[in-house]
Amino acid sequence: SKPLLLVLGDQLSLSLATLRNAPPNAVVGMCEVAEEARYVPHHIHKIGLFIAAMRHFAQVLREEGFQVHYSRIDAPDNTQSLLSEAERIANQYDCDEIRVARPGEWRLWADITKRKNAPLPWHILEDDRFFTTPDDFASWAKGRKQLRLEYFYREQRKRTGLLMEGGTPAGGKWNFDHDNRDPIHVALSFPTPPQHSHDELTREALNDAKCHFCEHMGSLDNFNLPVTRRQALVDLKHFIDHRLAEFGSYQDAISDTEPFLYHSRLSTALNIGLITPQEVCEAAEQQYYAGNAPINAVEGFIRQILGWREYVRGLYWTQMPNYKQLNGLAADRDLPIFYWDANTDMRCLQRAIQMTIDNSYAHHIQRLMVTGNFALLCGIKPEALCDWYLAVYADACEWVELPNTLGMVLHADGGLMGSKPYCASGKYIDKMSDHCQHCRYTPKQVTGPNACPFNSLYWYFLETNAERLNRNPRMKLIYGTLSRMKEDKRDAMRKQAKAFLSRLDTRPGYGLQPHT
Ligand code: FAD
Ligand code: DLZ
Ligand code: SF4
Repeated sequence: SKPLLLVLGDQLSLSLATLRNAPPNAVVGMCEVAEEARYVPHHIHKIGLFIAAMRHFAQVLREEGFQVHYSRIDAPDNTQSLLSEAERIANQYDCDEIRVARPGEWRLWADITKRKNAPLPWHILEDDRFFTTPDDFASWAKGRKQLRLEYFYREQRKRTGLLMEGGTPAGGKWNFDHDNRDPIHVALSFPTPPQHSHDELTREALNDAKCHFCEHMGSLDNFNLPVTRRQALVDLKHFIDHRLAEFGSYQDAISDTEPFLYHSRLSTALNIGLITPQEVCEAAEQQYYAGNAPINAVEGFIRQILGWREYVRGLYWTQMPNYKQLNGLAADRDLPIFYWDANTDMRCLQRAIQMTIDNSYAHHIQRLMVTGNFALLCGIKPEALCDWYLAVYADACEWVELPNTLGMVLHADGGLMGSKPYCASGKYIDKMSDHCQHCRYTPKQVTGPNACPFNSLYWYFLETNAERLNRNPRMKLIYGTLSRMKEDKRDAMRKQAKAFLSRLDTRPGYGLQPHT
């Protein structure tokens, strides 16, 4: 047998199952294809990242002795689609099978699975660059009435021994979430991220991205994503040395000026395979035992990776393809146009979207409580919002993006990701950020020309979804407050929200048309 080993753009790890134990006659195939850049209109940083990181990884593979066929985006015979390009290369090299590790998106998995028994058969290997496999998740989930991160996470702590002292959790508790809720205050200073220099290969890759995909969101002038393992390790060290200790306290904070705060910025490197979740968690754990970072920071960080990251992946693979169709709150509005250009007078949204345009990055609370919360309150349909998150963030791949957007943000999965929707009024954003002082609206008013739109939208959302949500025990208190609201106040709130929604400029598929 002579296999073609297809390595996808987010599989840039020498430890990949496809590359381990490869027979000496195997050919590695890597393909830059327009279809992957355009099935949603990815941010230009994301396209530049994939092209640059793939070209560097091909070089590493050659140095390791692999025979590599690399299809560049501008090669005249490039078929511009992953499956057809892999088959073309396989035929060219007389390969009799194609091997690939489980891709990160169902659409590719489904297309590949259909070719299992084709004359040139495809074989999918498990992607074991995670702490758990989808099968592990399925066995954990089996027979449970409710799936909750906390129990899954505790089991993973025990299994891996991370932050475990004998049979008990380090620091005496599993979870220090309550110590992770400090808002931002002015005296804080934030470490500047390392600037990665661009070698010839990176410069050429970014130039190719610009030439072929110039109409996509963003500009490459400030591109600073890691495109090699070495650069990813620099980012990891920077986080461990300068950010981790404060990570816990300010995990939920939002700043008007600072895009990164104390966040690790490691999601992209992790998701494309430049660094492993194991090495990242171990590096953080070491800092706790060395006395350099407190438990709320280290536990909080490890929970995101060993807990959430694994949990959403398990959920994705055990719930797809049905999951993508769910719309538990029957949301039917298209995405506001300003999600593409940040042209809004709502300061918090303007900043979160502008930072996204600038960096192809926003931290978790901006994604969840600003752009996400607004979309939830306005009833934006899951498909439109999910496509946006998938397109605009360099770290976005459907296995992680979809459960976070459809489940956590939109509560469209009936509560699999979160036991209640993360809906909030302007009061929450005012408490956690310094946006409101720069905003033309005030978070203190619910109605009137200067009232923060989040406020009336919040109550209107609760009112219109009462039948679906008011029996949820975690929503009892807030529905109690709503029911005590005087009728005239409630009426004014309703009018305010409806007027706002009728003015919202949405257009179906805006920004998502295929570009030519
Ligand atoms: P940090 O805050 O430093 O966290 C450390 C690491 O934990 C991250 O690098 C990431 O690997 C992991 N992590 C944290 N939160 C989550 C989570 N909720 N789910 C899975 N992993 C998590 N993350 C992605 O990697 N890709 C996505 O496409 C993505 N889409 C999201 C969409 C929405 C609507 C929301 C609310 C969250 C999304 N997240 C996604 C999760 C999270 O926002 C990002 O992982 C994080 O902002 C990346 O920045 P960071 O590396 O600085 O993270
Ligand atoms: C996101 C992306 C982009 C923009 N380009 C490519 C590419 O040219 N070649 C490739 O192999 N992968 C690319 N990717 C990542 C794929 O979309 C990703 O592998 C799938 O979404 C499944 O994980
Ligand atoms: Fe956002 Fe409302 Fe605050 Fe303005 S007042 S920044 S819209 S929360």
